Amino acid sequence: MERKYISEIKSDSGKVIVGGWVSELRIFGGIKFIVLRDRTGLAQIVLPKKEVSKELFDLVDSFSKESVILVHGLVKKAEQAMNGFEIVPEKIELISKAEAPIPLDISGKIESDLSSRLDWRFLDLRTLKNNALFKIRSKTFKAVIDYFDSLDFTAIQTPKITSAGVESGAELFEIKYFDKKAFLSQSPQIYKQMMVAAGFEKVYEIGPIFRAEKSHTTRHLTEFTGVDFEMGFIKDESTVMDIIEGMLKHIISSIKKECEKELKLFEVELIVPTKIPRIPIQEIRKMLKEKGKIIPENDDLDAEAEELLGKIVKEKFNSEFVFATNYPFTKRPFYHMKPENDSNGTRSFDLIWNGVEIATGAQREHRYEILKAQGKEKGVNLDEMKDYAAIFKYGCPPHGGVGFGLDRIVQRMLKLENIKEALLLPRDPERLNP
Ligand code: AMO
Repeated sequence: MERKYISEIKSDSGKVIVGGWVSELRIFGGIKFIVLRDRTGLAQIVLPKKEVSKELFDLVDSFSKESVILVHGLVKKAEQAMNGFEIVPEKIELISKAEAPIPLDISGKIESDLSSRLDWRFLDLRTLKNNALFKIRSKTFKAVIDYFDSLDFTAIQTPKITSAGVESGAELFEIKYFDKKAFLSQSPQIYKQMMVAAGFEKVYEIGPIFRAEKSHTTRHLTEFTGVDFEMGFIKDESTVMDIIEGMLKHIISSIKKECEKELKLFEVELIVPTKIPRIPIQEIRKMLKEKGKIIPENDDLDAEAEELLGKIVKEKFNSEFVFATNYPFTKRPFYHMKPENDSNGTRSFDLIWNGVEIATGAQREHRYEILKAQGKEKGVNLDEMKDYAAIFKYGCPPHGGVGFGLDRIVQRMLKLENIKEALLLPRDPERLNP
């Protein structure tokens, strides 16, 4: 007989084998209960003294919480039990005994702080809620792939050991590379543009991103999963925003369809976006000012402003998302294209979901001389970035793209307080373990 998952069992399943972890153990004089947990749910194992062998009845006393057991038993209808059935065992195999006490309470009875949970993450991940969270993350990952695949984008994997980046140098982690200096990749920016110039035209990458930022916020990590895409022959940045809109619609509708049961554990209602408002940042500053939040001309939106903006667009446009467009050149990297008649602006945008930035994108400057001049304005010498500069010298179409944080997508989708809950083993300025 093969082991069955708890979710596959019905009250008339007859004889079954189930296996998993001992979630609860209740021992009374004449009856003993085990709540067994596997990746699909919980089931009650009941041992009435009169119905099981003495040997088996006594064996249960040696079990501890979180031990792994295999139960061979008979399913019985039981209205009062959690799934409408319980299992009376004929045999139980103790596969792996857990030491007691367990260093982290995962019963949900005692609330553990996030730091302890992360210290004992493999135990923390055993909860059904975390199981659901990572199923949703896994399905999100798949939805991204399905979406880009359906549009005939090519999946790329670019180097994570690099000689330099094009974003801010302050964010680079330096590593020793034999007798040279190297850096962990802070963005696939150079390479995704390179692959457009290589003739792939439409590329995407889901991969690790490293940022040496000493930020202690609920939305920053030093290592996260980036979802990047880049495409050639665009009309302007609006082509990129159109693709993003389609991606979000696809992700959210897939999760709603495929993770209905899992979503219930998070008490969130996912709304598939229709048309996401695209509002110039200058307009947004005015909207914020009307609500008493002043953002000076050349400043970025801070966390408070993003949150307030989230509320404003919800109220005004009934949208959880908003594209903040046309950022000033002073606030953007040198490679963002400037609009024809606005030398202070850029063809760029940020995407904000329920008050938090989840993506940054733009049309890139593909005309070498203009790019070089823009670099100069920002103190970037393109001649010193030979590999990047070369992309634009031998035939490069107009192009644009965006970078998302997958962890932020999951955080916003499930309304998680801290981004660290959205990935398995987070890294921050202090945390390097487990
Ligand atoms: P940017 O630096 O804005 O843009 O990063 C893109 C997106 O990545 C996520 N993100 C982070 N997530 C967690 N922790 C962090 N420390 C962190 N930093 C960034 C955010 C952010 O919106 N090359 C450009 C993208 C492009 O133009 O295509 C870039 O990297 O969700």
